[in-house]
Amino acid sequence: MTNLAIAELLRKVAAAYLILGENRFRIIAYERAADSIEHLTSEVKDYWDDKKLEEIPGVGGGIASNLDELFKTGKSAHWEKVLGSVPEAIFPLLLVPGLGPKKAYALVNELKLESAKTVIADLEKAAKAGKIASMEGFGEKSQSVILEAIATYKRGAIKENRMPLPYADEIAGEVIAFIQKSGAVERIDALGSLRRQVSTIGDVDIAVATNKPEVVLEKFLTFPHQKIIDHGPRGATLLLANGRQVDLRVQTPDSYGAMLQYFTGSKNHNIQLRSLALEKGLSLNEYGIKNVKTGKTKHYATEEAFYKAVGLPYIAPELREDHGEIDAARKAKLPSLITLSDIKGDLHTHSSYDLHSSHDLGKNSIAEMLSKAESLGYEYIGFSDHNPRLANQTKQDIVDIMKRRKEKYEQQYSSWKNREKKRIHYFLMCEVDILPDGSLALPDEAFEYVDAVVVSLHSSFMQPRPQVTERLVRALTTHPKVRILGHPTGRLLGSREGVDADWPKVFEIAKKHDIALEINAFPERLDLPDTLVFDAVRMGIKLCIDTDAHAAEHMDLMRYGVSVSRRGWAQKRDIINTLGYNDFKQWLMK
Ligand code: DGT
Ligand code: CA
Ligand code: CA
Ligand code: ZN
Repeated sequence: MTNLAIAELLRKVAAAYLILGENRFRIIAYERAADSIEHLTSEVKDYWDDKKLEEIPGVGGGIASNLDELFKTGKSAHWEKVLGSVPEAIFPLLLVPGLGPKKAYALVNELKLESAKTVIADLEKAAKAGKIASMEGFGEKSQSVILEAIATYKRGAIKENRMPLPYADEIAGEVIAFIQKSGAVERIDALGSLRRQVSTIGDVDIAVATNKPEVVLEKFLTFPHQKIIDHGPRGATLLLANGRQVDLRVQTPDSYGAMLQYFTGSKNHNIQLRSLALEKGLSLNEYGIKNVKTGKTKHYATEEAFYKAVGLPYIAPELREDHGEIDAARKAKLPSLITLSDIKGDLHTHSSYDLHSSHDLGKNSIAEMLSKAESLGYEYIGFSDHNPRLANQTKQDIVDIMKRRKEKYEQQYSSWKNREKKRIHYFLMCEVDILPDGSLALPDEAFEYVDAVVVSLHSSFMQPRPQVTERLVRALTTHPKVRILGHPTGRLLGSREGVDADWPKVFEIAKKHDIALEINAFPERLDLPDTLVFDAVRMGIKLCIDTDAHAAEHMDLMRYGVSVSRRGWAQKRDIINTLGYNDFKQWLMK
């Protein structure tokens, strides 16, 4: 059984557990194990052969013993029983974006969708016949949402299954470490979309500079894999156990610059560059640059030399998307991009402090988050816990909660500071839900107990454009302490498209009120998306790169947000959290 099939099985069990009302932690454990197995670069079966199943991250005793039975007998009696307790037709529905196990179950039950084979077509038929609108808990609106989601599913947008950046980073890291052991590597780099830091990655591309290409290739072909897709003297392609593909190319060190340039792409950037070169009588290829007249090819060891030969300064990989970068390079007008070390603070983090929140708490304490921010060299951190939930709490309850919270943070901060003798500053913020009508999920009276707020969309993502635009405008103009719009589009890569707002209009409001748009660095979000960052930068909007950390370790994800800002041509002046503490405070709390 392949890793992908095992991961899929675990996800099905988790879904069945959810429908059956099983303990939440058990469900989370199964989902974790599925994620982890999907990401493994070696076969689960190999772990089993070595009696090391429990060394797989997230695989505990219970799951391990079922896996053991699965490998021994071809099935796990327990899992079969769990899966058999729910209708089979729900599982295909889980691939339709937005349909979770509970909804799928309700639909299958009420509409009597029996066949797993035809269930998606059957559901579409039912929706078109208006049968979902009359179901309890669904209505006209969710009927049209479901129809749209089925259309998306059919277009295959979801099945395309591109990798999140950290996952591709992990694969590249393992392959690179492995190949390095060949002893024949002069230089090795991850190229393609990974080097350009695109938000999702199709396949991992790796290039090696070497004088012994056959030694490097031979080593590569012994990396644990499912299948060799392609294999020649200059490169090879492997399909790994996790279903992901790795392309390797080898080149001699004296031509490595040309290889880097070619294999980094993007394809469209390369096409533009080639036509510019042709105007100058030069023909580009992955080995070097040929003078068309003389037929002589020159070699370039570095990319800098390669670009120089075409008459251009070096262009950062994140800019190579045919977005005007070649023109800007010719006119010496390339942006001067920020780097991770320019970031002075993370303003969207969640601690484990319990304020009867509307959403998940963070995993780490206030002190742990402070220590992490300090260790990253930041000057400040913002605690943006989710607002207290509105249900079953009065306005006064919420005000009291926020008041107690402020006291708690003050105590925790001063005892941490005395203990650790550290200097980092903090801002007491709050991530406040933008309700469907654009009002904020925090009573006015409670704003007294925060320095500033991040406002975010966490519901009703399918509103029509005029409505969601109005909603955002209202949210940004409701209270002067609203300073950041969190993960503005609300997209989740691979599972949810963001809201369809009139962005130029939202940007105008943000500009007028000097509100920053967040670049959320969390790899499933990367929101604002790079293309909107590009537009926002051109309009002179301020941006704030945050991690939305729900655990101290998530604060390390900042670099992905920095990549998004670079892909959007942002410079230091565009990114508000490159400011030092005093200037930042002045902006935040004016
Ligand atoms: P991905 O893998 O879909 O995330 O995107 P890339 O950009 O990594 O694309 P990939 O892996 O197909 O190719 C890696 C780079 O190699 C690409 O960015 C440019 C270069 N390349 C590959 N095939 C071609 C081609 O047919 N023409 C040109 N000009 N460049 C190519
Ligand atoms: Ca690629
Ligand atoms: Ca490739
Ligand atoms: Zn958050």
